[in-house]
Amino acid sequence: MNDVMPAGQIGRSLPRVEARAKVTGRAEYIHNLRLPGMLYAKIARSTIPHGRIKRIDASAAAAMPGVHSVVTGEDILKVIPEPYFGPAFHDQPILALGKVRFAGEPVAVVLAEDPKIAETASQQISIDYEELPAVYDEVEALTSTAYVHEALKPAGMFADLKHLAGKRDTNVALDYHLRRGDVDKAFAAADHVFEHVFRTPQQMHTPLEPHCAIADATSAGITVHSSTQTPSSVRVEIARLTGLPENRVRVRTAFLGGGFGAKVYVKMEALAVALSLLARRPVKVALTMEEQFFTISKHGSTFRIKSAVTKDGRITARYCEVIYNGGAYADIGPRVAQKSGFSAAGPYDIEHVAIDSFETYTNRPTAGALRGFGMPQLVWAYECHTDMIARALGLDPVEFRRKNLLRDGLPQATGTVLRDTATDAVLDRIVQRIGWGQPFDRGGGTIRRGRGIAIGMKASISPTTSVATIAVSADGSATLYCGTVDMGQGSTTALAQIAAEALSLDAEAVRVVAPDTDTTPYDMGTLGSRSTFHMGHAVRRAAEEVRGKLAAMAAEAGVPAGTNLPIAEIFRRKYGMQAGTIVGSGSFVPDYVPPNHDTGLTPNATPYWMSGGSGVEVEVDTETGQLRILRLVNVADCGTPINPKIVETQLTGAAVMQLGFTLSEEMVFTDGQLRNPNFADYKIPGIRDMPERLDGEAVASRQESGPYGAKGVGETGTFGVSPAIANAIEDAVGVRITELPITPEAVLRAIRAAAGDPLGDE
Ligand code: MCN
Repeated sequence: MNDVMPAGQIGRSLPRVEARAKVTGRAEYIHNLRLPGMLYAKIARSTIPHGRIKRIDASAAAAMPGVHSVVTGEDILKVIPEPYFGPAFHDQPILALGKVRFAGEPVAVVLAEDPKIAETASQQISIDYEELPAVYDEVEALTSTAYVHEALKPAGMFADLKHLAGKRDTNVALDYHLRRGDVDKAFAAADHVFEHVFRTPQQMHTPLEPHCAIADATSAGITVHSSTQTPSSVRVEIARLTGLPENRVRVRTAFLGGGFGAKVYVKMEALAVALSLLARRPVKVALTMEEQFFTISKHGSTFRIKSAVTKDGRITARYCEVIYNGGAYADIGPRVAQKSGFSAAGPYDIEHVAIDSFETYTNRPTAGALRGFGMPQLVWAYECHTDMIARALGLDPVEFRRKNLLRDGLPQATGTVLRDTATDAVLDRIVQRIGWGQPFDRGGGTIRRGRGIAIGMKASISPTTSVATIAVSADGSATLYCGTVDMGQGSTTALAQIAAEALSLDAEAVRVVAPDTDTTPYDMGTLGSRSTFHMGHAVRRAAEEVRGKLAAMAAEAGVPAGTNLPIAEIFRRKYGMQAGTIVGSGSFVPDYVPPNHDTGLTPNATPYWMSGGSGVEVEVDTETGQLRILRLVNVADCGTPINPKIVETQLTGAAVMQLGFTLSEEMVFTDGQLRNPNFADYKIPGIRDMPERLDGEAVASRQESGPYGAKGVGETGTFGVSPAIANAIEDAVGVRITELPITPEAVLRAIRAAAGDPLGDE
């Protein structure tokens, strides 16, 4: 439309549009927001993992100067009669009601003018409990008679969970089963059968900005300012809880200091709303870093994997039993068990597959979505297993993978055929970059070096909806309204690029409005690496509608077809001055066929698959078990990179995050009590833990079904890191670690055990 066409906006490493605001400290975060008359909330938490609440004595706290009030679960009932929330199950009370289900669960709240007074007073609340038997381990939860919930309460949002309603005497929140071919027969006929068990611990998201929600309930409606990844979904849930229509609930957010899945669906918002309804004042619920440990976490898991393999190294059958530790409330865990469950057999072409995937309730803090949505736990297991088989059969691990790889055009275990999935290119590129098969310095004496690789593949999310609106002003500048939350991943920049490309503008001429349900249309949420693909489509469609309307306006103003006028000139011709607005909107809902309930099979499980993998070189000190990561290369297929620089940093950023989950991070419990809810004892990677060389790279690929050929990349960088490191350790020192984290102690124990000289426990 413009006479001077700007250079292509796709594939441009535009610096992030918010970079200046962030480095100058001007970027808005909800944590910094204060409203007039606002009260601060501080939560008193359960000290026991499972029990009945007998008595709450808040008199001392309530009597403290500066305390506005003390609120318990019973008080919440006055303003929200059914105070249970959750995206998959309505099982989580806003404050504990009658029972507590994990140590750290919110039981009461002090409201005060000053956050320090609220905190001091919250420590004066005394709560008496009658303890109940508890269950902590996911495997035990399958058979334990210590039930975390009396009955299952599916939310109704997901049609395929409805049949679970009211199911009693179980800790299984969801079981998903896949049956393809005849696994038993294939195992009976196998040349070799391999079976291994892998475990991962419960871990934490650790966004540097903890959860924060400020609610302001007035007679006109409710406004919630929240550091959420899912403003639209929070609005739907707050409307349901309060009985208000959606248009009386406004949820807005700003930049997020990281999210990583911790801030999806309702977290602190329902509590803030209930407190504001009770106090009739704005209320801020801002968690500390430590409180995040009791809010949401990553599933611990146990994965038993068994494969039938022919003499020449073809995998003919695989059985996967995956048990996720969901903690006390379901959150989105049932979706993790199902969506990741169907990918549990890995990126391999296997004729006979059986998968049993379970989401269990336990008396631990709740687990939900964390970057990869269950996939890192699965890839950890299946890629260690893959290497172990290759070694046992004397095959090169890369050749073994190539022989069995699920290539484009073949059906995945669900029956869904792969389209534009470049897993083979990912593997080839890792091999190249790490120099697989070439000689390298293997060290000597007590310092040994080894190399390892691993690859994984994840389905994108479906069913799901994204809507975007673009308004073009009379000067030709454009404003994009969409609910995608930029939590650090760079979506604001990439979506501006997509809008600009479709409008033939420079990305700099597009402003992206922060998500606010009063102005930005519905989007399911910023999760599952869905924004570039799903929201990208909606944005492109909105821009195309704008272009159509501009063309019509030009025609109306008598401009001959084919004339290339600047947008501002079209407005002037139509209105005679700089006036008017054109609005276009677009939406996107991918095709989807739900899996068959009995077989788990479907011809269309996902709109696309994303692959990612890692190559590493490690150095092991056999005297201390200390590890150094000399090299880590993360490779993924993301279709067309919209912003290549951001893609690269997504891959290196994810590598560092997964490095922590691999080497040090673990929530350590004794009898349901978390022993390390602080960053002195729960170790996330610091600058000295960085690999000496760290690279991220996207392979050349194109997702034909994506906007400008693009698909997601936010999670793929987490897939290969843990198993590649374990595989490299085996390559270096010949021992196999099957449980995360791989601490120096774990490595040393394995080395000493293998040498027949186990470490004592003194
Ligand atoms: N991108 C691109 N071209 C592509 C694909 C992606 O330029 N073909 C860029 C875009 O800037 C895009 C980003 O990479 O915003 C990630 O894209 P995508 O995979 O579409 O994921 P989302 O934008 O939906 O972001 C969510 C994803 C998830 S699910 C988690 S968890 C996660 C992640 O991204 N959390 C993050 N990356 C994170 N990065 C930071 N810094 N902080 C988090 O909390």
